Amino acid sequence: TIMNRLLITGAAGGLGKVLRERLAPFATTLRLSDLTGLGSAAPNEELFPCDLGDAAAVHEMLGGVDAVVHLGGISVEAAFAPILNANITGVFNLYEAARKRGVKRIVFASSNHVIGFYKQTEKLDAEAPMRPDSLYGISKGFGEILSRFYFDRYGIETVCVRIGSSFSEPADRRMMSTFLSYDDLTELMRCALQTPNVGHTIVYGASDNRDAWWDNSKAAHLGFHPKDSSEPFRAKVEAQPPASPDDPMMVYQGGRFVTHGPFDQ
Ligand code: NAI
Ligand code: 15L
Repeated sequence: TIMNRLLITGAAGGLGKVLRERLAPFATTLRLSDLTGLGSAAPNEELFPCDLGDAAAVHEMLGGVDAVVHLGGISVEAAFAPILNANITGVFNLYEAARKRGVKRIVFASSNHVIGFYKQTEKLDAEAPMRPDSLYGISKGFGEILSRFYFDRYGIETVCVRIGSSFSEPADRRMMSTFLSYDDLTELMRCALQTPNVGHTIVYGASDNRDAWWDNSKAAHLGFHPKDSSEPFRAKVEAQPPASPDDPMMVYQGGRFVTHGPFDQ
């Protein structure tokens, strides 16, 4: 199935650049948004630079859109003010615009940092209570709960993808468990966009990693079956100097996010 117009926010970011190419087959037109840095538009593309904190701009951006892949926002721990603008006001602006514009499907890039304070020895499914590890994780939790409300009240469907670590390869031992390859990311986005009747779904975004922490049985209706795993990178990662067993990187699912942040003094 090909939809008419798919909006990708955060399209100039790391995953945005990947999905700008890889989601092109799923829509006649891609509308691409970010603060800046979108380059020039290909024939199938429309560029819509804007700040997610700008409600009027976001309302304009959602006009004529069939579905949204929402990657835009602060993607690591930061001070509260930018997180408030991009990830909290921004996600509210997006859902209000979707409601007013009649957009019925959003894929929300949530994060493993909504559950980052669980230990790496714990196995979680989609119903585990949130234990965010940062203001960033809290803001993603806000997006998940806001999207739950917009489904219950207005029928706007959302797939919240709690992305693990989606990079070209896992960078450290923790990412051996959290790695999501770009191919598996693309397939997960395809499932989230094309599966009928997703309602409000929470799914973990990870490849088929040997030492996995997350159970996606409650999102089985998406039909997401990862094909990759972190195994091909094991030797390279394990050649790194070992971390101490009490290093947060080795203890918590969220790794260093449990200790970093704007909480000094
Ligand atoms: P990124 O930081 O490279 O991209 C995010 C984009 O959002 C940036 O291009 C940035 O300019 C844009 N942005 C920031 N504030 C904005 C604002 N106020 N208005 C409009 N745009 C704004 O992050 P990445 O890695 O591409 O991640 C994409 C999404 O996936 C993010 O929401 C991130 O939180 C989430 N995610 C990514 C993971 C990963 O492993 N790459 C893991 C978990 C979640
Ligand atoms: C995230 O949520 C971040 O956006 C990304 O930069 C990584 O830090 C990732 O989580 C991770 O946990 O590895």
